[in-house]
Amino acid sequence: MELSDKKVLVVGLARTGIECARFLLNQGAKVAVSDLRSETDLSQEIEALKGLPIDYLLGREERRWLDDVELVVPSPGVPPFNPLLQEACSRGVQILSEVELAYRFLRFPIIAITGTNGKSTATTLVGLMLKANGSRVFVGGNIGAPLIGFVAGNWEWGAVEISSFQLEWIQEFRPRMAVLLNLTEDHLDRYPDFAAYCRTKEKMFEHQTREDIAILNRDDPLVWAMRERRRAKIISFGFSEIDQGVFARSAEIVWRGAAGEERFPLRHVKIQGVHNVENMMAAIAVAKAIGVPAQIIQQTLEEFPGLEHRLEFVREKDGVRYYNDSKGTNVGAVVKSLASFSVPVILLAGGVDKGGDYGVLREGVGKKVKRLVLFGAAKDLIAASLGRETQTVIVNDMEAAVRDAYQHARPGDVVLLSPACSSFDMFRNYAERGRVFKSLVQSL
Ligand code: UMA
Repeated sequence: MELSDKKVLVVGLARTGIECARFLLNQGAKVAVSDLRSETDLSQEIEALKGLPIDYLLGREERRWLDDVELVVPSPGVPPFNPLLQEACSRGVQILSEVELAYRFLRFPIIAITGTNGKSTATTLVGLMLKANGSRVFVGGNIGAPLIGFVAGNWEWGAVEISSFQLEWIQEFRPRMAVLLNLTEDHLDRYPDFAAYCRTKEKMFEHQTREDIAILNRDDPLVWAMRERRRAKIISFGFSEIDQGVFARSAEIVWRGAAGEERFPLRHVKIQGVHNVENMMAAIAVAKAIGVPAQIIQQTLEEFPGLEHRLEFVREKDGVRYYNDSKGTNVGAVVKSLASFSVPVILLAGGVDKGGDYGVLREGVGKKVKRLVLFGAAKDLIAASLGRETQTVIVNDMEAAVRDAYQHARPGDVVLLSPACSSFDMFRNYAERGRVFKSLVQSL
């Protein structure tokens, strides 16, 4: 792809916008960057690009900014119904997502991992396994480090977390291996319906050929149905025994190939829960397809402490265990997090509604949650859906939520922040929300 002297508009100036602007300038493009936020709000981002010849278009969005533009690169957080993107479409201006742009310049294969939940854990595990095996591998993508920032590196593999947003404007993106972990409702504030969200996720496999590998979850009916439509070689994982593929049985994961099987006992593995068994199965499927020896896989599984903000153990106080699951930003994630506990849970939830059906949580909340503490913009919506299942209270903020949980918890209980919502009404992002929760818990 030739970018020299091409006029490119990057829409959105955060992590993706910064990396894209740098990359495009290195390729000789003429770069403009737009953002709805003001110059004052963006002072840090502008500082990060200081001295570079960039035209900043800030504080609003105007269609005339597309005059002479030959390529538009939207950040993942910019929805397809954004007026600039709509205008670019109607003018026939090329729009490429950041991962597509990166793909055009990649000189090494990537393992793309998506799914509604678990993608960060699975991607991290894959990266650790390959690294432990001596490969030059990076971990990037939706996990927080845009793929485009790695393109110039001397890598053997990229372990890349991919979101549905990043797949919206792809054209040729073709990962050597593509993993789909699961599909449950998420981002329904962006897509017209769940089917549209699932179709976007499936795009990840669209350009794969017989030489590529698609790794699918056999236990998720929507994911498993995709095997009929794929050209790539399918490897599957799931909880039922299978002739070839990956499966789990009492306290071990088994990889079975044509020539035999390898077993991965879970006794000394630190990460807990059924969903993490799925994540580990997916990572094992990738590692075995690449030829990582069993002993290295086992050691990586046992050493992995889990990710911050993902069912992260914070502390025990007066016999009560506190967990930070701030990355549980959709109902499906909270279902899985609740399933990880067998003791009474005080659940802290709320934030910005993403259009998912909280009713999916009724069974888990009815069985496990002794008190539901709600805050944020979606509090009334959640209370209307789940309030009858358990004792429910509404509070003003995270501080009040933690205080309430502390007052009502008894020894043996778990206090779990797993919000089922995004964080943008009260925090910069889920990471800030998680850190605030942890510091409140530490100060109890
Ligand atoms: N903006 C506009 N116009 C709009 C909308 C937004 O100008 O119409 C501007 C905003 O003012 C802001 C910028 O665009 O300045 C935001 O862009 P962004 O949200 O894409 O921010 P990045 O920092 O580039 O983060 C993105 C991903 N964000 C989203 O998908 C929302 C990050 O995933 C990802 O880590 C990062 O790229 C690197 O790849 C976050 C996420 O929430 C973690 N992902 C979703 C998820 O995991 O569920 C998909």
